[in-house]
Amino acid sequence: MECSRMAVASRFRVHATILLLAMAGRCSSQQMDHIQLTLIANSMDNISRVLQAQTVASERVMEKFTSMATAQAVASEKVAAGIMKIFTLMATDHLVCEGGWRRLRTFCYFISKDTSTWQDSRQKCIALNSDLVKITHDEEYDFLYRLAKGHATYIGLSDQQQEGTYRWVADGTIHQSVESWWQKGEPNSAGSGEDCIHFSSRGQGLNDISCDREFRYICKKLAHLALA
Ligand code: MFB
Ligand code: CA
Repeated sequence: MECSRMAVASRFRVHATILLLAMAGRCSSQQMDHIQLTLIANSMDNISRVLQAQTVASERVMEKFTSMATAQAVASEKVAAGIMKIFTLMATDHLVCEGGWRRLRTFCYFISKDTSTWQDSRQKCIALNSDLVKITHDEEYDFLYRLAKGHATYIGLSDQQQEGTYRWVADGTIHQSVESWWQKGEPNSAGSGEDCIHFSSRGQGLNDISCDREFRYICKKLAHLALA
């Protein structure tokens, strides 16, 4: 508003000057041109000031809109996460495993009583529509550690493909070492080379061993919703 008031006032002053000079008959056509140009320049100056003010105002509106859109997106994400959590909690109550398998959250685990080499253990898991277990977090490790205790038990981890790079056989991902999971000083690839990982029988955590040793094994697969 301030800008337009100033524009009107300055236009008025210039018009008044023209009138006075014309009345005094002292105005040459050159002077008149100069005055007209000054008037045009003045108006253009005022127009650009108004445009600048409008630009600033529209930028402020855009900023406000962007921050509102961001807040809306964050709120929607939170709502979606909350719904998923509720769904998972509800569904978890109705998740089951077949006989002889143990459930932790959304997965079922089979801890064998029979023993076989690492490769044969994996084939047996695949025959049960599962794979040798991939351990993804401490709670899962602790759960399996307790179930395996007292027996050397294979898990689905080895560096057979590339010495020193431990991959989960279920999905080929690399194991980012969790020191607390391993027996002290392991993996050490002792003797003529040890590439397959098992829970040690002495309950001291994970150890690498020769893959043709015959141990128990743990298979893992998704739990399913109870039908009834
Ligand atoms: C070692 C271990 C190796 C064998 C050997 C009997 O640990 O690293 O894999 O289990 O014991 C001391
Ligand atoms: Ca070892």
